[in-house]
Amino acid sequence: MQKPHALARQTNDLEAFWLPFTPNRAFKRSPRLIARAKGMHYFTPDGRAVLDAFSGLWCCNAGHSRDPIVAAIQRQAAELDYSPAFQFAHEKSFALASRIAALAPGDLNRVFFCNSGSEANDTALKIALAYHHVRGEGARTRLIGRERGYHGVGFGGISVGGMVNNRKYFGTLLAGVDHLPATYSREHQAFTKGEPEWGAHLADELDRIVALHDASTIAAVIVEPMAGSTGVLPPPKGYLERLRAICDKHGILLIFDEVITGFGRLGHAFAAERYGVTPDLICFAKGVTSGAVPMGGVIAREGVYDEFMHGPEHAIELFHGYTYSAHPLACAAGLAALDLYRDEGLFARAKKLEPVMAEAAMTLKGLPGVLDVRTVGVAAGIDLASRPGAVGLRGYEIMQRAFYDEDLVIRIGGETIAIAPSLIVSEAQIGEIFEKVGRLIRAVG
Ligand code: PXG
Repeated sequence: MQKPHALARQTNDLEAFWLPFTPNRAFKRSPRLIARAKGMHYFTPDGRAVLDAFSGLWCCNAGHSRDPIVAAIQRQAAELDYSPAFQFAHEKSFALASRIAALAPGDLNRVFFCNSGSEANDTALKIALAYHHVRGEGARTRLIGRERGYHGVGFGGISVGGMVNNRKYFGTLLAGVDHLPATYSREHQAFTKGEPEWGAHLADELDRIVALHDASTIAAVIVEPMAGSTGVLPPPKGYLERLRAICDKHGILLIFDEVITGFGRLGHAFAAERYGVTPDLICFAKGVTSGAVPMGGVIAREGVYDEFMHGPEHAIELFHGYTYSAHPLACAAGLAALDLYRDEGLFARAKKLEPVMAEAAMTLKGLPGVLDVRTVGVAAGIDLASRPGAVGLRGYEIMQRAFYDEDLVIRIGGETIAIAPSLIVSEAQIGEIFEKVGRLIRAVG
């Protein structure tokens, strides 16, 4: 039956859409609408160009609506819209998996596809549990995450994650999860460019957790090499190496969630390469298609994959997957994005831009209420003091005014501003971004 007034509804009615991670009432009163995008810019419905200082949401690493990616998606939609993801496959899924494996360090050579970072994380956690199970160590069921970690919004991801608001509404979560402490200390690290000197010892907390639960009950440790959503926290020097060593000592799998750090953000294909630490599993998403089609995945070391390959050959080895795993449009977009990254040398470009970002970001030091500025790769986090009794409002107003008054899209999480432009950003645009952010910080007291 038709709902009353259904026909009378305006097609531009804002009420029906429940926006994710957004204050819906405030948004619908004063919506920030985007109609088009090209390169470094968004365009509003009335044609205003807005500089995107956040690569969409950390995803459009090659810039927006790049011609080769657009053409690849269009061609693919006409040629093969969909083929079954289970028991069948199409050619581009193998091609993209091989290209991703070639970019990953060491023997991280087996790629499982899904559709988002959240799915990538739940997939990695499930692979870790199943890996121990098939090896006869089924008692290894505990998963260790980290405070302030973000691993998406699935139940696995929020269980190992450490962002309180993402967890507290959602019940008891997965059982048997423990958390490492966050690596951030303003007292020891404020206004550091790149990886802070202080904090490697916090990896040793893993030894304490192992002593408490016993290694025989622990499946995996999962961390973001650089924690993005919580405000750009680069790892302390030596920290990831120590985590790796402790995991090795105890037969625990190490998972890097590289949903943000993958595909160039830190000047390398993966942060694992930047830090010279090879995890057992890497989660990726976002930049794999430069944000143009949803895609995520998990890269596994050959040894992990091999452990599953023992049963009868006609039998399924891993009872996991999605209707849209390795979707043809995503694979086509992924191949085109990887071509762009290679042809335009965008990972090396990110490395070259790192000191430019760091210098520009540090110009904010000393502005009123700026408590810390952190930078790494093409990313910066800026902590602001909250107004008394109104946590988050200052950040919100800055984001709002950035869009309307400065033609700039920035990201805020609470009172932290995050800046992470596409890797095609010019040095002049980096200057422009931080000049505008500085003006906003001064204006919105
Ligand atoms: N892992 C990490 C490290 C992420 O940053 C996810 C998993 C989840 O990905 P999906 O595709 O399921 O959203 C993310 C997502 C921010 C911000 O403001 C970060 C993300 C998403 C939206 C905003 O930092 N990261």
